[in-house]
Amino acid sequence: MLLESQNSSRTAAPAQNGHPTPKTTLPLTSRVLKKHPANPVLYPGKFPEGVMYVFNPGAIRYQDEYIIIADAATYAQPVVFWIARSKDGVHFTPDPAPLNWPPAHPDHPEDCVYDPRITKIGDEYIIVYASSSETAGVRVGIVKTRDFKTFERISIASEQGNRNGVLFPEKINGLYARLDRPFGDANDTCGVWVSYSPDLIYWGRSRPVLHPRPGLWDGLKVGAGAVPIKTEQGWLEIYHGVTNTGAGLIYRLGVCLLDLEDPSRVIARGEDAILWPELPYEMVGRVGNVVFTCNALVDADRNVRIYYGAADTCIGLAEGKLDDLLDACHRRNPLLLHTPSL
Ligand code: M1P
Repeated sequence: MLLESQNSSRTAAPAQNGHPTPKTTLPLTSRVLKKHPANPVLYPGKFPEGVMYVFNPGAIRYQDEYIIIADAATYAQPVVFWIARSKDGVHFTPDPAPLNWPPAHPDHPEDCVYDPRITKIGDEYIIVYASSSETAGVRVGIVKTRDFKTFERISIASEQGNRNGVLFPEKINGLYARLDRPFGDANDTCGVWVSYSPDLIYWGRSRPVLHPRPGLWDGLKVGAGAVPIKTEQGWLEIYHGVTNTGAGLIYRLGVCLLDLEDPSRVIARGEDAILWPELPYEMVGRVGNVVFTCNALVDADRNVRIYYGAADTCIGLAEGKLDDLLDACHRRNPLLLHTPSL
């Protein structure tokens, strides 16, 4: 399923599985991401019997492989983590069994894990994820590995009502830094915040970063997505935004630039979404009309790959150029009747 026309203003996607052909009428500007022709690159049928849905993977280059850690909903449990590995980044082989996850932290009776973001710092790969409990709510969890075989718990790093945690790939002013998404209250509904830590255990200096923009594609809530990418213009953050419709929520991806020294300062934020559900595997599934990311991998030629969850059911690959994503942060939509604040 190729959306081949990266620069065309209107793109019609080919029909699939008898579904009607969706005609994309927005945005009027060019697409910055191309969906891979092999999409969905991973789906439940590639996994062992018992896996119903796979989605929202963290992704990283490790030695000569691409490794993804996907949310896997099984017959037996709500969601567990499952590794799949690939030499070419398109054809993935899942491990025979779920990841060997460490026992729950004594402070939090974790019974479900999801949305892992993998950040490499030194020789360690730090996984920040949603640690969920039927009885004790959802909190930001942190686990580390060096080899993607054994995993060691670091902390439960937030109070209840927080997820979409993402660790920056280096310390900022001597401290670890993370984005996350507390559920908020009437004054700040589901926005992205930044917090700092000396040790990945104790966190503080929390400040708001991004708010929903009423009237836009990210008007209901926003959440940190990919591990921030350090660029000459600032931290590039690919995040998800949600709108409400009569038929339910729609999850899309967008971009913003955060100050390198103070990521609570938003330098630029694109007005257009850069990825949205429009194809059958993105519109129909466990939760329809969702594209959602936990990763963005940049290669030496400034090409970017994003493995994204589609409809909380399968995994797509979208590719683009880092410079186009940076341009998208500054993009204005000519149809907007007002200029939203950053
Ligand atoms: O079902 C869509 C998404 O819903 C949640 O996203 P958010 O944290 O923004 O509310 C998450 O559960 C995510 O896993 C899921 O894809």
